[in-house]
Amino acid sequence: MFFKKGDNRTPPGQENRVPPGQYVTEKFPVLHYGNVPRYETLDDWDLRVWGEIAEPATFTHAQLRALPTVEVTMDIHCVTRWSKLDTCWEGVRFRDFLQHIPALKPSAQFLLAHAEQGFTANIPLELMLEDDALLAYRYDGRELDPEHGYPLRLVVPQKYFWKSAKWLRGIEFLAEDTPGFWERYGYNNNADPWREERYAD
Ligand SMILES: Nc1nc2c(c(=O)[nH]1)N[C@H]1C(S)=C(S)[C@@H](COP(=O)(O)O)O[C@H]1N2
Ligand SMILES: [Mo]
Repeated sequence: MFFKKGDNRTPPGQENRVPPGQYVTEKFPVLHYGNVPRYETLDDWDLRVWGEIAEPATFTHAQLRALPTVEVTMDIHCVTRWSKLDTCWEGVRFRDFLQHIPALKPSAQFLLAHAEQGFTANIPLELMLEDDALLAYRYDGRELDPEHGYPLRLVVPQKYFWKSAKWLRGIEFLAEDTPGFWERYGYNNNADPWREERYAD
């Protein structure tokens, strides 16, 4: 990494972790459309997978929590311009999760995350195979707060945070890309914070 003389941006190793047009916050803002789902019990909760896989499958909460977990620290970037560094998430690595569901068909190239209340987000499958793409259920050593997606959310830090669907209930594997909730409302389909892909052209 090279720094130009007279470049007084601070501090190296931090400043280049903040994508263009973003500022760092210590807070953890809450952002979503609609209401925060409240669960009295998780007895009726499930996570469904379907689409371009050998057959559909369903996980109960207990089954999901029995899967091997990882803890990953990463930076997250919201399109509303806040970035939060070194956020610590625990859950099932998405790539590992694929080992526990019916085989993906070769045609599976995208996924559409389905959350409570009809919220959706589309993500290329390739990106979900990275080390930092998680089905997360703990943040900073504690169960997710309801506001942040309890009992399960996606965390896909390489895209703007709107792709990280909270209150996740289903994953649909697709051959063709299809816009999710915010993507249909004018946000950029690709959503790469490093290229400032905030809005559709
Ligand atoms: N189910 C659901 N998930 C969602 C959203 C939403 O409206 N519904 N909003 C997204 C947006 S725009 C952002 S920036 C992040 C915010 O996550 P946070 O509230 O934990 O910071 O959640 C994402 N996940
Ligand atoms: Mo957002």
